[in-house]
Amino acid sequence: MQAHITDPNPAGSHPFRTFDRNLEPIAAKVLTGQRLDFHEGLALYASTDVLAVGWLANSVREKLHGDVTYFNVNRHINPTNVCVAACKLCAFGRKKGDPAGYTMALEQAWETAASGYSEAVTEFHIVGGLHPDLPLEYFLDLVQGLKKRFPKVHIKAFTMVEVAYLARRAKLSIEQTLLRMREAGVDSMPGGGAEIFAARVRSVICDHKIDGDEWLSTARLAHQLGFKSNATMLYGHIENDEDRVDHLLRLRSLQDETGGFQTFIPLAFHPENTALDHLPVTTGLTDIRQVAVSRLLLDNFPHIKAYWQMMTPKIAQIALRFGADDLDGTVVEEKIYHDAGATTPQGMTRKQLCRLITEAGRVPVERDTLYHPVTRTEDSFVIAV
Ligand code: V47
Repeated sequence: MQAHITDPNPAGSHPFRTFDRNLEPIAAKVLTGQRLDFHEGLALYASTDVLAVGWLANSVREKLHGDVTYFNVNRHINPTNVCVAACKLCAFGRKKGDPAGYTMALEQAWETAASGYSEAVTEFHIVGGLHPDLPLEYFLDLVQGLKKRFPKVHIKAFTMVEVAYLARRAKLSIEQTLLRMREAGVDSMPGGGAEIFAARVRSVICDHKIDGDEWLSTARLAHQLGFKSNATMLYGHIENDEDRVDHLLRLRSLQDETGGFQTFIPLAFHPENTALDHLPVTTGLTDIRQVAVSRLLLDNFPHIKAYWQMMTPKIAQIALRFGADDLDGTVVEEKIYHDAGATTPQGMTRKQLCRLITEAGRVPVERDTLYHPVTRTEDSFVIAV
């Protein structure tokens, strides 16, 4: 096939090349900063020229961040895996009474927070199951206790799904619940639970969760109250390209309204030990393309994260040349993907993350949760309790 060359970039130093004619008008828009529409999103998924899609995404990524690639020193804490939802997509949740279920006593959760690497964490990432008996107060006490013990650590806690569930159980409005959370010490929110907004898909993979509109309206309220949050999309199960583009464009519309999203994280479905274990795992090019399409459609999201735990360090490293500017963090202990068959390590050190980034030809920058650069001094490597 003949290669076509389009060069709408006035600097013209790196002309865009593709053998897919459908990408040419898209490239012209991307390189002149114009927004892509639904059909162009579909064309990006349909294109056989994945390298050209990646080249375009990389041009956006470099315009925004140059060579800088972010990572953070964080610790995940999952206080309970007991969950009423029984989502088909999930290998982590357990019904109440299941011998494999666990719920941390508060002391245990605080001890867990302190365990791990000797590198001082700047973020606790806290998510868990929708427990039928644990009241909102348990979670507020958990956060309050963490803030008391680790006053400098940012607490990124509770997905929109957990916020909505805890509000319902406490018979409070979403707004009241968010305000109680803020009072207790929650600083921002992670992006989980978004899955795929399309009702047809949601009714199969997570039918007991809040629907897509409720996820978005909870995020809207959180942003209006001043919380920053992330957003995710779970792909590689029963969704199609239309569902993916719809999901991304609904996030983009909310971001136009609130500006509250920091980072988008595409999450590949891991089928092992789930009710959907007959489905195959995603392939490398699907993962890489998803990163690139996300970067191109979400023109108002500052960051795209290649979550190394989910993608594997090798694919996440390649994603740094396909639109991603963030690898996430040290994590220390991961349960959601490992229960679903992930073979990645439980955590990585700063040094290992920096090596991945440097060998991709990028410049590692340690960030805090709000993307301020972190400067380390000798004694800041000791966790202060
Ligand atoms: O919401 C659950 C997904 C999410 C499976 O905000 C699964 O910085 C694949 O949201 N296969 C939780 N995915 C993880 C998450 C996250 C991770 C890292 C960083 C951030 C952030 C957020 O994991 C769930 C769901 O979408 N998930 N089960 C599974 N079997």
